[in-house]
Amino acid sequence: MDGLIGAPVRRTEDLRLLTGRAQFVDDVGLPRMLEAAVLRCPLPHALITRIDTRAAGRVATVLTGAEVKAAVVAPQPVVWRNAPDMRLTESYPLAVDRVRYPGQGVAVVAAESRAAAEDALELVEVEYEELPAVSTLEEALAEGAPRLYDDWPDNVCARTTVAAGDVDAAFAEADVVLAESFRFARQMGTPLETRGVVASWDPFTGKLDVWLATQAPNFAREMLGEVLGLPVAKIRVRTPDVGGGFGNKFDFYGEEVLAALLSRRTGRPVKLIEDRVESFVANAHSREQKIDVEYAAKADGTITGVRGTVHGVLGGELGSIAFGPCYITAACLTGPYAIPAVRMDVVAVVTNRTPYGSYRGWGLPKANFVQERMVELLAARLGLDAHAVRRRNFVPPEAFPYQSPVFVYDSGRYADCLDLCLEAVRKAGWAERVAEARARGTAAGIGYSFHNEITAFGPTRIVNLSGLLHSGFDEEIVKVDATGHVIVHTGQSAMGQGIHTALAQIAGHALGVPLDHVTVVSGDTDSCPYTGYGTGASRAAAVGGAAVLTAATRLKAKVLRIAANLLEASPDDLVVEDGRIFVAGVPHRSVGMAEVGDAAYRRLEGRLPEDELPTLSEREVYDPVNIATAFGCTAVLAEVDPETGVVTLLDYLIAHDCGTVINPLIVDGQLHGGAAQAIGGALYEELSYGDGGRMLTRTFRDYLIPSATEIPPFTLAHMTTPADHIPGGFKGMGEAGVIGGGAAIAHAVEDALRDYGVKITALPITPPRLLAAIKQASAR
Ligand code: MCN
Repeated sequence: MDGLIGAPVRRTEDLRLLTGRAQFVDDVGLPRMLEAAVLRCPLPHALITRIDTRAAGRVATVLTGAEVKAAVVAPQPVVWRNAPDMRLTESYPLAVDRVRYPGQGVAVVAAESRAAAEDALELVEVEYEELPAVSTLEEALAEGAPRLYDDWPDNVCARTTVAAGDVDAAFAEADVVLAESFRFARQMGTPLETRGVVASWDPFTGKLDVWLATQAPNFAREMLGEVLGLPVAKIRVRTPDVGGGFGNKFDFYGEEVLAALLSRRTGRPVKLIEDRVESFVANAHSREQKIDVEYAAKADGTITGVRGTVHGVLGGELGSIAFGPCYITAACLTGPYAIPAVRMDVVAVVTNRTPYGSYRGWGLPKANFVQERMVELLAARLGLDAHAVRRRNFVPPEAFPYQSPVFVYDSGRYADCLDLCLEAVRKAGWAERVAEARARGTAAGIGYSFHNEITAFGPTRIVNLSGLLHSGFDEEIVKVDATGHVIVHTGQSAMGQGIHTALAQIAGHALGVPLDHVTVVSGDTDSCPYTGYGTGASRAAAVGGAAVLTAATRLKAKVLRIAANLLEASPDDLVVEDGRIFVAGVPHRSVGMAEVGDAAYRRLEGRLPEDELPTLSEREVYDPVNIATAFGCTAVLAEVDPETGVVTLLDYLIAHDCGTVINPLIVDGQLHGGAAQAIGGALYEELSYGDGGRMLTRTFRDYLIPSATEIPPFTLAHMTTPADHIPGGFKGMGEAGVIGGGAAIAHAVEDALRDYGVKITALPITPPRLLAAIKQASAR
């Protein structure tokens, strides 16, 4: 496509963000506003035996868990329920009588300032009776383990199975069966802007105004309505600029409810901004899983069956999305490979840790790590080249649409993408660099991984089938105003990923106007349309973009009809270029969008065709018929110091396909950002719990996100396989960079240490873990 779709334009959002003009939730200042702070229990598991707020109540407004429970009409909603007999936890924004994870809130206060609120917290007297903590998967599953919920028979909150084909036959007939176990540490997204909310309750109208750093304003509004017992029409959620979401801000939390209750209690606006230490304990944690798998294969490398168990290590209560990511790990474990027989059990347990939730990539990075590690291990066992095993098992182009165990993949050219990556690595001379390094006595190696990604989530039917009690459609509105300017009202949220620019490009492309003639408005449930899901699962560009494209295309037809009337021509003879409409081949007979706008809104007489209604506005509700599968191949060049266990990444390459690219600059940036998070997840980041279940990770000194010095140069290569079922052919890619990094880095480390025969089965590959693996390999 020519025009704005595909153009590498700079992001329209950035000037404001880079010059400090952004307005985040913490910048919202309202008259008479109070600030709130939460008292958090440091113990992992305890009964609250006494809580006395009288002293604090003399200087501030205080709510305890019991008071919050009495003030709401429903517990915190769990919207992702993908197991038949799932046990739900009855959770409230504050612990009522029992604390089930370190950092859980037990009281909240509102005072004239945050400092005053923190001072008031010190006056709240709480006594606890500590209970034995269940901090690990093994502790949770142990015979006779203490139970987090007295009315449950054990600590298992859900069991479910993803199954397809005849697994038993596949294993009975296999030439080789390979078994392995993988561990993933707890990790989380760490947006620079921590979570925050301002709530303002109007006692006269009964309306609740909320400013919230969220990826899903409609979702948050409905959850607030459910918990507070308010009709959603009485709630307005606005999202100012969001300083990174990364999934944390997709989920719905108790703090939103606390701010609203405090505002209702005091009759004043209340702001609640979490600090960084709180962010580590109170934001959704993710990734922690143990995955046991067995692969059945033929001697030629054909994988015939997969079976095993995904153990999800959840926290002390269910977050809004419960164990959704663990289910997605199981559902997507076969990745780009045509494996006919699958039986993956999912067992989700509760532990005395922070609740589990969303983090960019959801279950896919773990599914990819397991799948790619098994491909490499299988190749090694069979004496085959790993890429040959990949090629043998790839879903071939002619097999699409392809039914995987849960999702139908729409399209893909996996072997071509692998070739693209290998060619780019060859051109970059990595083999020579490894040979040189090894000649110098340095352990260097190259690793690969191949991934596919379910994006454009997704038909409401599939969203519902996979357990989410929400929908997968988007509503978008495109208008031309009386001055000819284009306005897109979207339900999607901007959180740094450039969605405003992308939607403006699509609308501008369809209507034939330059980018600076388009404004995108988002982040206000009163004025923006409904999106059934919110912004996550790499869906905004594909689902929202398709809706904008369709609405703008329809709007263009009306623009042309009005222009034809003004020009006394036929609409079929008109073309639009750079905001001017003219008879093809006669550019001097033209009208501008401003004249068309004027004719549609203001001076209608004799200008607006008689059979047309005034205004220029089109609304499109789009529920895609399927997800769209993007895909990519990651390659990593690394050096390892076997004495210290330190891994240094020298170079990083991703070959990628996300269908029609809207903005190549943004796509590259998204891949870079995602890859940086993959690197953090593969080498550094770990939320640690010490003896007795206390949480040890409280600052960025403990939680090591990679900085610029740890990030290697990136090279990207692109190809395009459009999603034919989506208008525009867009596929999503906002999570792509984070998926393939773990396995590729592990393979590079193994390759560098090939003389030692090291096997990587856990992430992150921290120096102590790697040294232990080297020691273990040397002992064999
Ligand atoms: N894009 C494109 N062409 C395509 C697809 C995407 O040009 N075919 C560009 C668009 O500019 C779009 C961006 O890539 O705005 C991401 O598009 P998409 O894949 O639709 O992802 P979403 O907008 O749905 O964003 C969500 C995704 C997720 S789930 C997380 S988490 C995430 C992310 O993207 N969090 C981010 N990227 C992030 N980037 C930043 N800077 N900050 C975050 O918090």
